[in-house]
Amino acid sequence: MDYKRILTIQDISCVGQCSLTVALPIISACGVETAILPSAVLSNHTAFSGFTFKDLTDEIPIIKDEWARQNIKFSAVYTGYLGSADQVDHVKTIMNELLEDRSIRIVDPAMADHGILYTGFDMEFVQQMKSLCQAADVILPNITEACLLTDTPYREEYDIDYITTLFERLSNICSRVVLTGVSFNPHNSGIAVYDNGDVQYYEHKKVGDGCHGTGDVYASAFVGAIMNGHSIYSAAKTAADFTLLCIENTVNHKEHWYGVRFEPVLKELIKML
Ligand code: PXL
Repeated sequence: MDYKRILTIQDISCVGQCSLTVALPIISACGVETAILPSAVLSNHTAFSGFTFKDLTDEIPIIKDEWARQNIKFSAVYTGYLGSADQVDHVKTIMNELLEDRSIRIVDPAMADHGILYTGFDMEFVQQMKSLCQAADVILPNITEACLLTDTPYREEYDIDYITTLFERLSNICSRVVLTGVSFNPHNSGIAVYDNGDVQYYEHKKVGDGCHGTGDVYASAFVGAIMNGHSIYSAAKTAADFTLLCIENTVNHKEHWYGVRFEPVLKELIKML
C-alpha cells in the first residue's frame, strides 16, 4: 500500500544533523510529502557541550486543533525525539484524531544509546514512551531502548538468545519491531526484525564505532521505504544499506563527529526504492 502524506513529530536541533533536519530531507527525497510538528527547538543536539532548549509541548494541542478544524489528515505518522513526557498524550490524541483509515504509526523511541538515557530524560519519560510504543504499528528501538522498554539489563556483548528474549518481551508492547544496532561480533552489525512472531536478521559489515545520528537516518530511510510500499523487512534492509553508505561517507571525517554526512548519498537511497 502507498501512503500519501506523512506527519513526523520530533525536535528541530538547528545544528547537528538529527531529528527533523534529517527526517525532512530523507523522506522528501523518497518522494513523499512530509509535514512536520516540532516537539522542541534546540540550538544543537544534546551530545554537544551545551545546548538551548525551547519545549513546544503547549504548542502541540493548539496546532492539532487547527488541523482538526481544517480537516487536515495524514496517512502515516512517524515520531522520534519528544521534548517532554507530557507530549506522549498529545501524540496519542493526534494518532486517534488526525489519521486516515489504514494509516501506519511508526514510533522510534529515541531516548537512549550505548546503555544510557539522553540528557534530560528519566524513567517517567521511559514509561510514557513505552505507552506510545503500545499505540504503534511498528517500533524501531536500538538495543539500549529495547532494554529500557522491557526492564532488561543492558549488555554490550550478547548472543542470539539475548535478542530472542528481548523480542519476547517487546512483543508484549508492539507486534512489529525493528531492532537496530544488532552486532554479534566486532566485524558485523545489522538489524533484527520481529513481525508477529517471525524473526529475520540482516547483517552487514561494521564500519567505524558508530556515528551520532545514525538512528534518525536509519528510521527516516525506513519510513521512506515503507511509504513507497516496501514490506517491513524490505524497508528495514534498505534503510540498513543506506545507513551503511552514510557511515562510510562519514567515518574518515573526524571533524564531523556530531552527525552523519547523508546528503551526498541520498541519490543512492532513491535508486534502492
Ligand atoms: O538522534 C537522537 C537525538 C534527537 N534529538 C536530540 C538529541 C538526540 C540524541 O542525542 O539530543 C535533541
